[in-house]
Amino acid sequence: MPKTEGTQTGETVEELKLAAVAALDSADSNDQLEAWRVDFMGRKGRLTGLLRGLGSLEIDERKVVGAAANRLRGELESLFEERVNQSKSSQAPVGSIDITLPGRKPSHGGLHPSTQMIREITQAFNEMGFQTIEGPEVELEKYNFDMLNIPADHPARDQWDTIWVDDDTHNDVLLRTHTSPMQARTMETNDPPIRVIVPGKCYRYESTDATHEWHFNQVEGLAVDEGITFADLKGTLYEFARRIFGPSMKVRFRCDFFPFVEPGVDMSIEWQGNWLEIMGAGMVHPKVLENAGYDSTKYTGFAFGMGPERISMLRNEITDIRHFFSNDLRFLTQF
Ligand code: FA5
Repeated sequence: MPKTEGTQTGETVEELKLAAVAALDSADSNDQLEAWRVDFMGRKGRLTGLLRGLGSLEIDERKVVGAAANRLRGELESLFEERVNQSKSSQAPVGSIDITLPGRKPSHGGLHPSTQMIREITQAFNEMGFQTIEGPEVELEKYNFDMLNIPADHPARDQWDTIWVDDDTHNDVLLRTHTSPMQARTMETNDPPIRVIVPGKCYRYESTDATHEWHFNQVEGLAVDEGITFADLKGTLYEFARRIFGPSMKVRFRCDFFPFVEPGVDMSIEWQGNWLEIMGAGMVHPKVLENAGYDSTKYTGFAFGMGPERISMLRNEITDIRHFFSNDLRFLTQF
């Protein structure tokens, strides 16, 4: 830049440039940047003063100084803009989070509808004095069938055919068909009184339809003590239905057969004008008590097993049980 002098402010273009660049360098806040802009570039600023003073110069000198002053104005404007942008970007992103973006609701997971129903059912029984326990899904034939009074040649085995575990050393390991094996396991290792509730997965080798899955949950219940009667079974299950479906719910018991109870029943509730079965139940068969080493002349008990998905279907008007396990978020996020 040519050496130019003789302006109204007494400042040469070079002097003004040095002063402006140094002041801009040391401006480290938005307020200081603005003060710099007013001081150097404002209407009454030093550069404007310099330009106004051009009129007092000789024509030749005016041309040279004027051109240099206009170049300086361009330079200072771009330097200023650069500093303003630097200042903005140093305040905006912190790490990978851009704090200048508008807030968004964080997405969070939820409990599976089966889990929600299981928790509601177990809580109802917990409040009636039942303790929640769990058992193995890969089970021995002994507990799934034999101890429950279902010998190898019993037709009930066909009804509960399942997936057997292929193993060189064992031919008696299977995916349990129901949660009832936990009746035998609990009695084998505990003395009465017993009051347990057992949620868990079951597996059956069967074709699926709107109300049948090949894997599903059950919730088993077992109470054993001296003097337990069928009235205790009915009273407990009435109370359960009242808690889950409301006080005006109508309940029906009908005779049913399960080899491990005597007498056996199924329990239905009235739902939109129809009776719908939600569980099997009955008084624990004396043989099952004896298989576990209990004196069946002293102790009696009741047991029941229900399907939480079926209950959730009723409560939530779900028309197909297969939705529960198809992992479709459009279904799952409705709960
Ligand atoms: C049993 O599994 C007996 N263990 C229940 C029992 C326990 C009876 C204790 C007496 C004493 P059942 O096969 O009916 O019975 O099944 C019980 C419940 O599991 C049914 O009422 C239903 O709610 C559910 N369930 C059965 N099969 C399926 C299936 N394929 N898909 C979905 N839920 C099922």
